[in-house]
Amino acid sequence: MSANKSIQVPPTVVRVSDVSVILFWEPPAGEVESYTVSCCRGEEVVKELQTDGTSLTIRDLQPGRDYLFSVCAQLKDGLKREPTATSAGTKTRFEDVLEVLGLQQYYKEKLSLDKILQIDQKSITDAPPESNTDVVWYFLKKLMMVNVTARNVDYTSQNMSAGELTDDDSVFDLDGLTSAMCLGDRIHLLDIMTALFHCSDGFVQQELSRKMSMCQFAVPLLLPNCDSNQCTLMLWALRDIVKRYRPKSLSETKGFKEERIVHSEIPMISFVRLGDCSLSKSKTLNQLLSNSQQYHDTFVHRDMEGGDCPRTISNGLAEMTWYLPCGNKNIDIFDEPVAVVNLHGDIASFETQFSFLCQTSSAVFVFFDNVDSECTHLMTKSRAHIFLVGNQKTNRSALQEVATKIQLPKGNIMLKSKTMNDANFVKKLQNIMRKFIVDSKLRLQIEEMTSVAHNLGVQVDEDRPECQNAKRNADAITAEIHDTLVFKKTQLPRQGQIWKKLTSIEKEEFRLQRAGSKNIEEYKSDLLKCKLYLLQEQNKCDISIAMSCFIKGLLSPVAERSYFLKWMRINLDNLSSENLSDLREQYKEKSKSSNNKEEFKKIDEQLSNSSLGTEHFFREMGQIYEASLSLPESDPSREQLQHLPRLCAQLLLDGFPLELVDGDASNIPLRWVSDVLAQLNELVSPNNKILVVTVLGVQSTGKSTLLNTMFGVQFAVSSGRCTRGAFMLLIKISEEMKTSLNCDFLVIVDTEGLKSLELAQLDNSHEHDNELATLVIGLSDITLINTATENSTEMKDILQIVVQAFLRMKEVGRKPNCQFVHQKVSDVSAHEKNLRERKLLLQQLNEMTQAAAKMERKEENKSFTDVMDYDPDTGNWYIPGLWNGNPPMAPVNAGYSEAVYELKKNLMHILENHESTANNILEFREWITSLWNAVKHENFIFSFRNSLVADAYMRLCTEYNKWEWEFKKAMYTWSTNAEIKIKNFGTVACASQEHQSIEQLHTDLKMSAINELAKWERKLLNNLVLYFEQKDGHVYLVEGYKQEFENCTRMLGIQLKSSVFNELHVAVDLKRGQAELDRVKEKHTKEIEKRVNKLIESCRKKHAQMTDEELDTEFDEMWSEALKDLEFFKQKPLDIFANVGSHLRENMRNKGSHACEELSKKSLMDCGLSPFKYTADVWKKAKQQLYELVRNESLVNVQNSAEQIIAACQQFVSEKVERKNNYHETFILEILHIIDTDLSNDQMIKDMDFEVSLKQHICATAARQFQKMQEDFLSENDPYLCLNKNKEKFSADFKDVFNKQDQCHKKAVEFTERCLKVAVKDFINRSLGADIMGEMQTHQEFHTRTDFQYSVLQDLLEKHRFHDFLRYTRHYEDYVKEWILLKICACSSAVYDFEKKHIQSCVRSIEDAVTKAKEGDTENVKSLVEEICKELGDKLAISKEALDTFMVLNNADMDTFAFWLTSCVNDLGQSLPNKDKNIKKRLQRLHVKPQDELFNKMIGCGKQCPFCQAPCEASGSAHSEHFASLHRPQALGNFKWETGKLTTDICSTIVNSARRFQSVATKGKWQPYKKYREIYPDWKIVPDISLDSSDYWKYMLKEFNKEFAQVYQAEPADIPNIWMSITKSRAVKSLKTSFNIK
Ligand SMILES: Nc1nc2c(ncn2[C@@H]2O[C@H](COP(=O)(O)OP(=O)(O)O)[C@@H](O)[C@H]2O)c(=O)[nH]1
Ligand SMILES: [Mg+2]
Ligand SMILES: [Zn+2]
Ligand SMILES: [Zn+2]
Repeated sequence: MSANKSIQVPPTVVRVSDVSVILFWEPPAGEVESYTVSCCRGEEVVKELQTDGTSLTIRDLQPGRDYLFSVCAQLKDGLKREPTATSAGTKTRFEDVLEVLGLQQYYKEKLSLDKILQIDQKSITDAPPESNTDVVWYFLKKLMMVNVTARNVDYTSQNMSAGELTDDDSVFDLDGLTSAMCLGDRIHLLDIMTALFHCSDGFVQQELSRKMSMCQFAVPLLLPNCDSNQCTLMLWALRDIVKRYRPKSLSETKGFKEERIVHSEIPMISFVRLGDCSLSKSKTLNQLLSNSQQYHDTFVHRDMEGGDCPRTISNGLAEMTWYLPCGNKNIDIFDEPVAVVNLHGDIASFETQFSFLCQTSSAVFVFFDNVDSECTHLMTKSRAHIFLVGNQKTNRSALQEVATKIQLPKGNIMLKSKTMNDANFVKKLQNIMRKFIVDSKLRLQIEEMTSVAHNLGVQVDEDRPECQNAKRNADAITAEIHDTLVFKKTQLPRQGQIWKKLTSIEKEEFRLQRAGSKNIEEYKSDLLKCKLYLLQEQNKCDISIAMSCFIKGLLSPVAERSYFLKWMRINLDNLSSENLSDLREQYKEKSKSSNNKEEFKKIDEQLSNSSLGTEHFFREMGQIYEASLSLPESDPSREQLQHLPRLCAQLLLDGFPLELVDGDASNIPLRWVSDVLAQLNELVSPNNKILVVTVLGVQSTGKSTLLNTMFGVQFAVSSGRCTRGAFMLLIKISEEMKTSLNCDFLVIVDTEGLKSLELAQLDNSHEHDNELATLVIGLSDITLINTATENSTEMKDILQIVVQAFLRMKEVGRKPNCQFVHQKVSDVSAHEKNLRERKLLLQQLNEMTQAAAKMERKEENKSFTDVMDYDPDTGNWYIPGLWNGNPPMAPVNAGYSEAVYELKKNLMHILENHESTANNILEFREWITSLWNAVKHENFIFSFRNSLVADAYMRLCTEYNKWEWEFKKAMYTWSTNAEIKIKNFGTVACASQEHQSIEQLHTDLKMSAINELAKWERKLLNNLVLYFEQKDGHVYLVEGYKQEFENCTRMLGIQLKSSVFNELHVAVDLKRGQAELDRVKEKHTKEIEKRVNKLIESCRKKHAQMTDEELDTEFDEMWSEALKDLEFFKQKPLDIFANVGSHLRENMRNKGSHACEELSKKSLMDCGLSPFKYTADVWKKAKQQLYELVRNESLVNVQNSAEQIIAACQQFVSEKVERKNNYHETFILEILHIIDTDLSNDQMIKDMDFEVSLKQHICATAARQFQKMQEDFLSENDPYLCLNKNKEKFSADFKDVFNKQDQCHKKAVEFTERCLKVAVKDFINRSLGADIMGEMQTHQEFHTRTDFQYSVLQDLLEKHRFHDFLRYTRHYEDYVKEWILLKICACSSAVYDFEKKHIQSCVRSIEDAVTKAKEGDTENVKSLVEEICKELGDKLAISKEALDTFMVLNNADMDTFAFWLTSCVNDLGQSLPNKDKNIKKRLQRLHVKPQDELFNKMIGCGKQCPFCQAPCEASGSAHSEHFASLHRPQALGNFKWETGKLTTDICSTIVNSARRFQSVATKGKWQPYKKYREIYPDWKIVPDISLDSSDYWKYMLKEFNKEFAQVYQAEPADIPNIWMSITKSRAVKSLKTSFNIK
């Protein structure tokens, strides 16, 4: 340590408490003997201390004072240093306690509920407190969970003794020092509570008091402030305590009183202490209030943990508790209620408190050891009777003196003598009290004590202006309520009958149960009209006075708003507890006995009518808002109400509940709720992720109590109201927990009003309960199923509802975790004992699953575990009864609180391990909407549509499409290469010599194809696995499709294998034929060459010079001779008709003799000459009961199917013809395969005659084209003709050689033109298709089938041309094919770019090859060219014939040739890509035709809705269900003859109605639309998402109604009036919603 020698540094104050200060200073230069530290206050020296260390603790100072400390060093050399000084003020005692407890920051900024309730690490870990700063939070956490052990906060500290500094002064241990100081003293429990109350805001205080009183702890009545010596009457804090008890007067009738304790008019008896007292007042009181079987520590006393250390700030605290009778003589200590107050501290020091008690109590018991005869304190004017309670230490004469002085009757003095035991003493006290309880005239409500308080200068916590203002506002509203029913009718009219009517219309809009024989669309539009009318009615009512006051109250400043809502709640509760307590009791009684059903129903109705809570006001607010939305946007009253959702969102954040479902009407005000949630999202974004915990169970099984205990929230427990519905609350997650839980808020949903089946049947609310359960379970991440084990039938009822909901969730892709909570389990070993019951439960669940599966028509679900992940061992919780003993005097059972805590920890654990990311608020909103929409339909599962699911599916499809294309492209590339290898086999271009024969090459290629295929298949499957392992993107929602896509992948592998093998097979066969030809041609060429050479020789011999004419004559002569001598092999054409015919017969052989017979009736040659016509006479055998209608309908359909199959086959044939190859029999096999697959896919066609005639037609047409193709091929390749074609060339070459002309340039041109150009073009034709395909797939409209459908429809709407529209509806495939082609053509510049790119790459390859060949050891042009071909052999297939011909008579100079070749190739590069070329023609030549690829991809499975022909959009080839996002009016698909009028029915609507249909598939029988799945099991027709989702088609039909009618020669459809108002922009909007396009 280096001391500053010149300047003396003043000592540092290290820490200050209320009574001590720790100083530290630097030693001065020189050896120090000792230091003198003096402490002064003003002039007075308070202390002077000596030390040889450099720090010191100065103790025993006064709290809250300023001191001057000076340090003077005495040096060893005898010198004294100048003293250095610093000043410091001690803390007040109060400040000190706060600091020790770590609460100082909350003295100004009070603790608020959201801070306390937020979920942090502490709230779910069990670490016991380790220091004073932990103690408060530990107490708080336990108290919030109403744990009666909350007060056991004593911690055993490890280093309590470290009060003094060690004398090792080299290291200054600041931490140790500080902690030593704080740990110096433990803090008394009452000090902790006092501090906590001081640091809490009014709402936390209320919660603390409420929970304390539930634990039967005394609560503060007067809260002292030891600094200011003032105290506060805690009226507000006590306001939320509601007690119910049965006074003697009601014990006969079994009635009870339920009231806010601050309103109770019950006598109060106070206990105070004067001077010292050896008798523990608190302990005595505890004994006094406990009944004999069960002792309970109501008051903290000195023998308790944490009760033995000195109190510092809680002196002057008056605690209060109540004794409330239960109406049983044998249990009750007092048979009337009584309030008991215990004042801590000596009344000598707390006169105010004492006076207060004396004026408010009936009796005051003063405990003391000794009285001072002066006894001024007892002389106060008291309304209360004073009792003096002394003990054996008491000086009796002094007591006597005092008694006379204050004129105390004899009976008012008690002495606990040495011999009297506690029990006797307590009994005596009780006896005295009993008398007073009965006789006392003074029964002040706590509320009435305010005037006393004000007179005495005691503050009242409700005096705060925000509280008073709020109270005024709330009172103004509630004062007007005289009759709840009337009030609700007049002031809250919107939630009444109109809303209920609206609800039922809304449901009818979806269910269409009462449509009768009306036209469905007409009916719907009638309903809509009706709805609009009702909404108008809703809007007609002005906003009532009460509502505008309510809204005004909500708009007050934040602090006041909370008070306002609390006051509203309090006032309304007071009202209803007056009105309802009777009814509720009757209800309970009646619900037990099952005979009085009518009466019961009446009570239930009355209950619901007369209940009124804040939620009714909020409901009204929601209704006002919803109704205002139907007003024009500019309407001022609509604008005024725009802020309501934001307001409500704010309230949610403040911890107020939002009603999700209005259980009374069984409806959700969807717009309201979703707008509130949207606002909430805005308020918290980006921290908007939420996890949802919900609870379900029959009413009054303690659900709300459970949630309140678990999370400290304030859902209404049954006392107070009977509203039905679901309420949500938001709980913050602390920063530290956000990462592990991966969410920002916990949403808790409490449900109210679920009834047992028996009760539900009375008022038909069973369905409502079902709806509620479905919604709530669908929203949750964890659902708690709450049951009270007392009643097993009730449990069964609830399970039934729950199981059905879970089944539904499984089907829609949600997997909430489910925990069963069994309440009121008395036995400790419940869990073990219940093993058997758990088995039973599972068995029940399984049975119910089967029943529910039947109802939802999802019978594959056999057991509960099929429906969800449920582990009987970990999914059950047993929670003991809430009360430990007999209410009202029973505290909460510690076991209850502990069990709930265990459950809470477990829930958090489950949430932490949640398999996917949490939803955000907007997603949550989407779930509400889609679940509720589906709930409104009769059939939930098939009606469910959710944009998140749709999104997830689209994303998966888009991904999969990409992979699929990669796979396909890779295989195209592979087979192109393979084909080139085959083509080049055995030619100079064949680089490798590893294969002896073409067969060997074939085998090798097949092997390598299999490897390649397997590699890609594995890759795709792996991609899928990885995809589903992602945590985000909600992939779990589409997990059900995983299997489907795996199957698709395998199918794709199989398909590609077969096509690759086919191609190889064909290529090899063709190569064989070609090789034969090539050999012949080569021989011919060689022969000609020989002869020409000979001719040249002979000519040269004859003449040195010859004219061209002479040479020509010579050549011609030679040529004719040569041709005469040459043997021309003529290729035999195959009899294609015979070949095709035999394959067709083979194909039909196992279809029965009838088929063969039919086949042989007509010669193939005679078939396919005219367009295929499916004639009715095929139907001649059809059963008579098929109506005309059905017949016509199916005729059209079958014809359509046939045409589609024909088109597909024709496409195949054209492709083959385009390649200009020879015929190969695999072609016809493939065609038959196409027909067979298509036919087997088609339900409609099961008719053999039809199959035969169709096959004959197709085969004949194909055979005809193949025949032509073969002819062309043969003539193209006929050796004789080929040779003749080259005559000119040979002659020219001959002349050149004879004239010794330089051939280089000419030959280079020839090589480029005849060999390279063809090969390059071929290369481009092979590659370009895949490129275009790749490019097109990047366009949005080709991402998925849904995107495609959307784009086509949107385009139709834009074009607005009837002709297109008609073609789209009648010739869907043609239309779409052309549409795709146009799309590709629109990309011609991209095509051009690709082409250019390929040409450039070819040119580069050729140039490289030339360079490389030149560098090699080549002697002449021939070997040079061979070298070049070899180089290019992997990329280009150069025709052998062209090459051979080129080689003939070739004597060009190598280098010059190479030079010219480079230049020619360059020219080739410049000339080839032709911008102006007709792109359609261009496309036709490509090997991979993008238009066909895209078409196949977009047409998908090619299925169309059996009712309206809307095309299926499901992805992958192996999907199990077809679906279409948007169905069309059936008028557009088929014309119905029945009425002669076009109909407007839309399948997605009609599948909900009671309508029936008949078709070929039903064999002419009538089938209800609702059960369409029995007929078309693989179609999923989802009802419209919203009522206006089919606006698109309505718009189209309305626009083109006349034109359609004309085309169909029918009357125009009756267009419902409401359709006329549909605009184009609405049509666009509906299209977007239907296809989930944003
Ligand atoms: N005796 C007893 N009463 C309970 C228990 N749990 C809750 N209660 C009381 O039952 C009543 C109904 O509780 P509540 O939570 O509102 O039930 P909910 O309708 O399911 O929400 C309340 O008065 C609770 O105090 C329990 O375990 N035992
Ligand atoms: Mg409840
Ligand atoms: Zn349809
Ligand atoms: Zn399909």
